[in-house]
Amino acid sequence: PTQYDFKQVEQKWQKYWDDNQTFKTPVRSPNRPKKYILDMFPYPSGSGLHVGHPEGYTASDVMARYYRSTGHDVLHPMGWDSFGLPAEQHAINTGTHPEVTTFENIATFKRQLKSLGFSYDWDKEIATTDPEYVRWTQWIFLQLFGKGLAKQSSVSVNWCPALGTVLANEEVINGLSERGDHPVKRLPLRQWVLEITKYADRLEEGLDGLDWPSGTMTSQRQWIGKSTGCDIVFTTEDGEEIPVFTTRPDTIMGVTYVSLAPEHPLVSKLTAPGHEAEVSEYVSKTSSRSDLDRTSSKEKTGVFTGSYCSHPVSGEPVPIWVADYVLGSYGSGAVMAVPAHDERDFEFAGKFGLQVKKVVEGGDGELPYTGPGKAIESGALDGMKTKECKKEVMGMLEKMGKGGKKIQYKLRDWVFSRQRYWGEPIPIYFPVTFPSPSADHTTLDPKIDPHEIDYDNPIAVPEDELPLTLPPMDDFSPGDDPAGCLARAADWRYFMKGGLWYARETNTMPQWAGSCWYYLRYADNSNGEMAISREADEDWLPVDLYVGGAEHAVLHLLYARFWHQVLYDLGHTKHPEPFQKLVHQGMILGADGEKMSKSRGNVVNPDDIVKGTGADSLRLYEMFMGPLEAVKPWQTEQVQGVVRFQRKIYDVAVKGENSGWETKEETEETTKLLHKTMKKVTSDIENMSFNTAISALMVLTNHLAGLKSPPTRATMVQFAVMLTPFAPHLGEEIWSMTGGAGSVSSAGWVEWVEELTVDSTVNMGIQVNGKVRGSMEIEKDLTDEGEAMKMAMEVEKVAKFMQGKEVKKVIYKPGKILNIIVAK
Ligand code: ANZ
Repeated sequence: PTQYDFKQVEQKWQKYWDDNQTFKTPVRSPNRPKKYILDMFPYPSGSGLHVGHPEGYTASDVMARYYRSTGHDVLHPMGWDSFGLPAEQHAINTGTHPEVTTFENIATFKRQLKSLGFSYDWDKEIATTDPEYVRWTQWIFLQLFGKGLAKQSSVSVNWCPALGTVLANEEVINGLSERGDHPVKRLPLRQWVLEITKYADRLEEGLDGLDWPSGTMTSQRQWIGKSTGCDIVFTTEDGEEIPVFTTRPDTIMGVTYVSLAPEHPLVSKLTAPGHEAEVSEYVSKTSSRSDLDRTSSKEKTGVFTGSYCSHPVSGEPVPIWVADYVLGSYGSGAVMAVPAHDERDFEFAGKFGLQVKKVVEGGDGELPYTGPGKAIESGALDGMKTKECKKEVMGMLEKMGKGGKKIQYKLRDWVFSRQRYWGEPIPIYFPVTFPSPSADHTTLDPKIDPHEIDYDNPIAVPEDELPLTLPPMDDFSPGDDPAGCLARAADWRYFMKGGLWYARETNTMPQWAGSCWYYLRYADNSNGEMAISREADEDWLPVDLYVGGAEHAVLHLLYARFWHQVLYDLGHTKHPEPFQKLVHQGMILGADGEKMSKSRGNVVNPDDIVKGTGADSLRLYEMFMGPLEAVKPWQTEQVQGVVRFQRKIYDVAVKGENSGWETKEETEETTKLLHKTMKKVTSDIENMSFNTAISALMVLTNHLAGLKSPPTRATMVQFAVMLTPFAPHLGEEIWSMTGGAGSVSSAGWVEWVEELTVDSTVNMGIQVNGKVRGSMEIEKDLTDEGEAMKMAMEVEKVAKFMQGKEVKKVIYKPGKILNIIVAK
């Protein structure tokens, strides 16, 4: 028999799709429903595609192809998240401009994706590094700036002089850089900050209507960290007010000290004479510790300020401490400490011999007890349950003018600037001033003469000057100026306008920026007038299905939702949320069950599979491995299983073709199996249960391959239609073997007859005096009792049993039960 020549077939169909623009995005028709099927676009790294990529991409491709076949207008685009550190690092090491590397990597990724037969409309392709794309990313930044949501702020950052870079909190351990163990200083750096906290509530509430994995919803909620409590004001002898945020106002009578974060603005003012040296030493010692460090370490540290404030209810003096387990960036940077009912306060009080005052009765009596209970030792509050008590205290404090309800979020404003080269320049500039007030701006030159940059007066780059592109440079290293390497590009940085000198912002945007709105741009990627037109937004948004890794569960999705909500508020999109349904593919592990990594040597290269057994085999295998969301190990020998499946169905098609599709009739068994399969494959695809859909196709294949004569043309056409989302090349090939013209994607989806999917017979037990003595296959709706009895008597075991017995009564319920009552 002719061997299935996957190479020739796959190349042929890929060329056909290209030549015929088979997957071109249709012009939206008001009579057709739409589906926007989106993949999280890749960062085009130097190592090319990984077998993890095609997993999600195949899943979304199955859905895109399925929806096209079921009469939807489908938008299914792909692009590149192409700014970012690795290209810059490579540039620093080799001197190759990141643009060159990025361009090459994109070419490799695109070739690889094309070789897998994904049905992307490549005309929709975008790269976040394209100047036209950068233009609109910068434009959106200016919308945020215009709305007062982009601000400069002096942010305390982890600056590592040895590495010449700012590090994230997670990258600093015990004051040293995670990479290389270099000392890290906390220092204030001027940064651009996006006020995402203003959207905290909306970001939390917007989750409600979304069809997202519950784990991801929870992660988002935790990251936003909404907590409802109240502010309570403690006042010092000098009348200085210290507001504290607490979620447990009911424990007010258990407060035994108040603690300030070391960076609290009142620390030095509240330090009593004689305590200055100790306090300032403590403050400077803790300043290098990251927040993560401070909150995760078990060993509590702190120092007494020597001063007191008065308890808002009892008026008694309460000592004021400084402790770094209190964070300056949360709440009001101060806590009322209740050691009996808070673990951190309990440890701290234990260490420094502070009083522990139990005011909540509950649990097994052991302290600290952090759960709810009944108030004790709290005067008028005694006996109240926690919930009621909280309300009571809040009301009381409000009346006294010493506090009130407060909603607090963990979410921090988003530090949006990077001191890097390979990112979008922030489209802002500042006036340049020269030290002498009489200095003549037209003859003095900031590239040579001493000058100052007036950072307090940021000016937006005019829209018609966008995009603001990066200057060409040879040295991309950050250098020892925290302002970043762009600060060295003096000709780019300084410019004269209207006889005055200005300096450009030298910070660039973080890599997140590009991925915050790419899904909007796909819908209108060639628009030269705006980021996205109203029509394109109405035609395609929101994204109906978003497929990507769970590692982006928090930040990317939160940032993108934030930008989207801002654009929504400004009227640039009419959809309040961007991603309606979200699905995470599970990670594919190496054959050894470990995460694939170069250093372990367990990485599988998709190119090898495509070369060895074809794109369809890779697609089928990845969808057959197990449930999409599950973590699964790669097993190369199992690829052979799907290869055999492909060959088998191809052979069946060849037989049919050779017979000229002469078979006109097929057995009822075949018809029924086909209809059942059509129904199952359809509902499995709808539920994104791809492994079970493929398995149903395998069952049908085995059946067809086992028949003496080939199946009918109609059956084979249906098979081709169902196979195509998973193995599109083979699907097209079989379709054309049945005489189908053009592409199978124009053939519509399969239609089954419901009655043919249900079995008309059942296996019925035959009882004699209530005991099962045999069974028979019988029509479900056979009402003729005599006929049923006749059939039962033909069952040998029953017949034997009945010999010589007299039938007294027959209980027969069609499809359910046959019970023959005989005389004993
Ligand atoms: C008194 C109290 C009594 C508290 C008690 C807890 C239990 P969440 O739920 O995370 O919002 N807190 C407030 N500001 C803080 C800061 N800047 N740094 C560290 N801790 C801070 O936690 C709120 C609780 O965390 C607050 O409620 C406060 O301690 C503490 F039996 O106040 B609680």
